[in-house]
Amino acid sequence: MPIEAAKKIWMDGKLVDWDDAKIHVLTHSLHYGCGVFEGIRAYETADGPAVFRLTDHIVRMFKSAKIYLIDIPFTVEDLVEATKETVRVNELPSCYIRPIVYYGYGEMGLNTLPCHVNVSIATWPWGAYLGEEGLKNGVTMKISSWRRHDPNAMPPAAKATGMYVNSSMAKVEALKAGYDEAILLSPQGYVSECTGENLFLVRDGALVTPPVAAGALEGITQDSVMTIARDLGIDVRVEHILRSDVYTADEAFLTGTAAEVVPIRSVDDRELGEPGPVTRRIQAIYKATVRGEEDRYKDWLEYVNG
Ligand code: PPE
Repeated sequence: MPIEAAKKIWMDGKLVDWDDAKIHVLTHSLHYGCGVFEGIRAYETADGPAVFRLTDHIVRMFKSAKIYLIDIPFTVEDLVEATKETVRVNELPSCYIRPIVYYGYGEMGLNTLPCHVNVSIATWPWGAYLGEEGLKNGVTMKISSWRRHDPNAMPPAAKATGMYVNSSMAKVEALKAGYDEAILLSPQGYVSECTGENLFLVRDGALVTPPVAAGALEGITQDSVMTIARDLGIDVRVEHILRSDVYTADEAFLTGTAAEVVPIRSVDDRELGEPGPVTRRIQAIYKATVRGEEDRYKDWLEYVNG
């Protein structure tokens, strides 16, 4: 789906017109894939647009940058404010937000130390990432033939731009084979995560999700869902999952900022069936939470106005 243009994009401290937010073809990160980014959502609430767990996302971007020795020329507070300002000026009641830190124009070659670091924040309306139908009735998954990165080759803990070559390979493979989305295994063969989402199974009433050590990003939606589930009295376990565990799960769903909470209908043609009661319950609470309708989780909302 083509991007729906908004009005302004924040670039290195200035708001520029959408059509003028351009960079040089010799931008370092375009060639070598060394940059870090975030995916955040702002939702319409009774008190105006609110960004869901904004500070947590920006803090994660700084951690990603630290892993890559990228020195961001702004503070967490600067980028939190810049994000709010960008959402405000674009006047979108709800939107997706993409902050990105990248090496700009001026250097070539693999030594990143002399490179200039640029930061940009864009917002645009982005609907159901895996489709309305997927959100409602569930998606079909394929275990990818591509493995997730070895943490000593490319650390999955960092949300780095170049990492996503692996995700795109898995995504395209799954789509071409007629599935909606892929599940990737770690180099050791444990279930890791999906191309842009974390994975949860429901087994005997408990939630199970793979550990970071299986090559998964520490998802903020994953963390929100774990908190919601624990508050519901559901047992939550972070442990290694085998491919066969996914086939025999009582329920399964994936989580991500873009995707939100999406039920899984089948994996490698093994039917899990209609979205189950635990998935439905968590999906409904998450939906209400991001819109500021759950008092218990109001602290997760960072309002754009005031
Ligand atoms: N794993 C991966 C690999 C991933 O990219 C994401 C987010 C997650 C897990 C879930 O993390 P969190 O959003 O903190 O719950 N993927 C982002 C990028 C999607 C894109 O297509 O671009 C997102 O959901 O914004």
